[in-house]
Amino acid sequence: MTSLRFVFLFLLTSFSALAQKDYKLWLQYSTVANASISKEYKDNLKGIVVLGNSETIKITQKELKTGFLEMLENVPEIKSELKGENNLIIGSRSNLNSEIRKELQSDFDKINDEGFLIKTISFKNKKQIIIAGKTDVAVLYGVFNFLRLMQTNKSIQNLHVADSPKTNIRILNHWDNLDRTVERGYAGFSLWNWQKLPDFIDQRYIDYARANASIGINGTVLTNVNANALILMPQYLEKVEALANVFRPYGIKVYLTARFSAPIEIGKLRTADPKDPEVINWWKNKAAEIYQRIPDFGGFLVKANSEGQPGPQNYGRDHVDGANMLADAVAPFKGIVMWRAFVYSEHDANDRAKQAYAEFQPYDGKFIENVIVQVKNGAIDFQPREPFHPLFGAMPKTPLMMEFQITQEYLGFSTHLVFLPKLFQEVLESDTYQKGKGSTVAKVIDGTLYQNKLTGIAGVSNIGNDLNWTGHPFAQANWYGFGRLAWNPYLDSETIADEWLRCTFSNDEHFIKPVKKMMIDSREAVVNYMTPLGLHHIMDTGHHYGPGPWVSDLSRPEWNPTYYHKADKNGIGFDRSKSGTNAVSQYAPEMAKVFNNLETCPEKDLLWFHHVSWDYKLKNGKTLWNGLALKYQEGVNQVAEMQKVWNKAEKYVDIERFNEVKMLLEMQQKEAKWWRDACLLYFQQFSGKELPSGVEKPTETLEYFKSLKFPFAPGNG
Ligand code: GCW
Repeated sequence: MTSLRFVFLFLLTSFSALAQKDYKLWLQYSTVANASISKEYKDNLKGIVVLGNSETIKITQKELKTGFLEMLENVPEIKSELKGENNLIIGSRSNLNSEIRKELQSDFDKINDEGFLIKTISFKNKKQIIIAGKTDVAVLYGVFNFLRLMQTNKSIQNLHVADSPKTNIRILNHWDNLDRTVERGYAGFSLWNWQKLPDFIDQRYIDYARANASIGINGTVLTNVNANALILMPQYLEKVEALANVFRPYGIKVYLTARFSAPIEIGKLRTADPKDPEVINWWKNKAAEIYQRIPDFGGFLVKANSEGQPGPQNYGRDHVDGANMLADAVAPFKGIVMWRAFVYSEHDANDRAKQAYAEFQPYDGKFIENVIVQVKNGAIDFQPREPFHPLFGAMPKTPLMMEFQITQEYLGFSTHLVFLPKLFQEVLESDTYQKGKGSTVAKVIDGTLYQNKLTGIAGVSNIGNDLNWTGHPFAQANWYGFGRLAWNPYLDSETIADEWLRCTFSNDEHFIKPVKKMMIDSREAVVNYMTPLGLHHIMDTGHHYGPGPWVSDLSRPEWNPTYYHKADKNGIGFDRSKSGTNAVSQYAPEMAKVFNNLETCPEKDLLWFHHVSWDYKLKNGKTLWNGLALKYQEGVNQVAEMQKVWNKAEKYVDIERFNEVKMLLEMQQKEAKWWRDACLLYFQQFSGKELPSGVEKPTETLEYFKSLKFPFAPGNG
């Protein structure tokens, strides 16, 4: 009996120790395995001097202790004053001794308020490492970056880092509902336990803030853009306030979604007309009420007159009227309004891809200073691949922020391993040509192209209350990578993958090299087995899980996959060229020309811009039909390759995460085949052609694939 109990207890503790690994994200702080590196760290870190005593500085000190204890298995002495050499000095500028401050002056000149310095200095002939910034939060960022250097086993001998975020607002958008369901969420329920707030502070909130701070995320929108006005009621604001209090020392501001009809729904007004004095007043009072509780409240995110959400157009007003009215209400408190440009209308027969530009571009220069327009990366909707949104670069007098989707609504939910920073990078690097060559999307976003002061990147969160936060262990990399790119939109996705793997799993090159390649290739794999050559939005209805190219019976034409692929016996693809919907004309002339011409249009975007015949010759000499079929097969093969790579990774990772990823890759392989077979069987009805050699024969019929139904697919509200 006793021994059984012992075995049970042993199993229990070892299980929880393993489970914690998943929970710890990229902050594993694994013991430094390499003896000479560990020695270098110990030699250079004899003592720690912490200056200041704010909550943020206390957190910073705790983080260092945790990091050192786990990585070096001891904590250097915490000194109350600077003595001896090889100390780590931590503090914001105003807390530094005046000589050091002077010495660092030129470095301080290079950074902004959130930027940090990590520098090896010689002070009174003694070598020290200093981590400083102009604010305490900047110091926290510096410390996380320093710990990352150690986690990735970099040398800390001669450091000279001066790094500032290139965007102001680096923010997660949670599509979390008040009942804790998460729209397009695949990692469990919402983190926010509204029922137990404000009195019960879940440890999760603290760990969430810490993880975000470690990658420089400084804002969070707690609620779904398909908004519920109740969040603005006092009984909810009290809960929001409690969360804001937890997040504040981590440099994270809280934002809420504002339901445009809230003045009617909770304010008992008869209208929500943004020009109505009572409505204006209602929002002013509401803003004052919120700021009374949360003095650093960030502001509002608004989805208006989009997919049935109320908005200014319900009252014959426009987006500018609505956004400016709300922005006026938060302006006295330095709040902002993020107004989404994700609009398309069932009353507009125009190509959906053209509608947001058509509606928003003419508003350029009309929004007041504290409004920023939030634009999705592509003109349709978070597809595995889309050309960049034509609004980027086309509104020189309006700050535009990027909206990426980290949650994988159209990319296999939390089942498929897809490394999204590769997708994000492709968008950010795209040249809009709006101010000549080199006018990249990144430059629009960081404000350098048009000298905007207000800049930002939003990511629709993939976080839920699953033990590992994101459902798929590798989906943690997408949260991580989003944060890193929001901080620096010019970072390379390979660098991000490298950092993440080292921090999350292992520094062993035999592991890093193949697994990094697997991550990098995973994005193209999903494009290949779902929507190759520019196909888009052919996912099944509503939940968007699995293929549904045949769906054609939805009430709004642009909700139907058949609207997007336009397959017929002549060919396939959406003609957005000059002879089609002329969506190409929304791009700068240089890009319009490239996209318009079949010869120059990148093949990866071919069927996005052109309807081409089944016999059209691709660059590799294959017919479109054969090329398409082979791309689907390639996607399946790539997943098989990912499985091979992962199977060899077993000795470098803990058994629990190893098995999770292994099982998920097996599912991904099955689903990739499902995509290939269902799409090819469906398109074959139009092409009337045999599958080329090299493409596996489907084992099921088209009717079978069409019969598959998923009434309870997650994330669908
Ligand atoms: O992609 C679509 C999603 C909706 C979402 C909408 C949006 C929050 O299917 O679930 O609603 O985009 O971005 O507003």
